[in-house]
Amino acid sequence: MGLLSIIRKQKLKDREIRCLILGLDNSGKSTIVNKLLPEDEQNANDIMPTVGFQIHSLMIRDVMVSLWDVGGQRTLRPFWDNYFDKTQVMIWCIDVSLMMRLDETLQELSELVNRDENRIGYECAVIIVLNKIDLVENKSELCQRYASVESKLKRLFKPDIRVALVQCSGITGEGIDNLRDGLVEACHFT
Ligand SMILES: Nc1nc2c(ncn2[C@@H]2O[C@H](COP(=O)(O)OP(=O)(O)O)[C@@H](O)[C@H]2O)c(=O)[nH]1
Ligand SMILES: [Mg+2]
Repeated sequence: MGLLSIIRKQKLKDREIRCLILGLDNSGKSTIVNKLLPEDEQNANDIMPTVGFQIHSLMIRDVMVSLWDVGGQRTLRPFWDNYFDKTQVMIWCIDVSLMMRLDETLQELSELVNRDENRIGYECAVIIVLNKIDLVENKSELCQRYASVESKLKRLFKPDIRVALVQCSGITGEGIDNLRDGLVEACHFT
């Protein structure tokens, strides 16, 4: 057994998760992280664009989660690889209100998946978040967008990889509980 898998097993025993949240700039990563925090720790003001990265810790049920929020600007994307060490879950955040950036976000995700074929879906579980659902007023439009992303993800990931797809709004908080559940379930802490 390699050193990395020993560390991962120990972390799971300790009920601790390291989670990386990635996606394009402006997709709402920092807003979601803020919403996942306990209410008294949330920032009520505007979230500023993330320079570099920020780490937050929170409890979900009895699991300690450290959330690594890494900037998604184009210049920062080559550094994403450096954050995967000892990471059990990656959340990939997509702005579902902005379909014109869908190809760009799926292209970035695909490049990340293909850079190391043992990583995403294997060493590290994956949750795809469709964020900003509050900006898609029409429910049937949202369903169509969900289905479109879902079918594109099927082509992007190998069939043996389980990809969780969660819809939410980092502003209204809708769906955030599902994301919490998804996080602990992705690590089999259920
Ligand atoms: N309406 C709406 N706006 C959002 C949502 N999530 C983020 N935003 C806005 O999108 C912008 C970018 O959010 P931010 O969290 O900084 O994105 P990041 O670059 O991915 O970290 C900010 O103006 C947020 O207020 C959401 O779910 N709904
Ligand atoms: Mg940010």
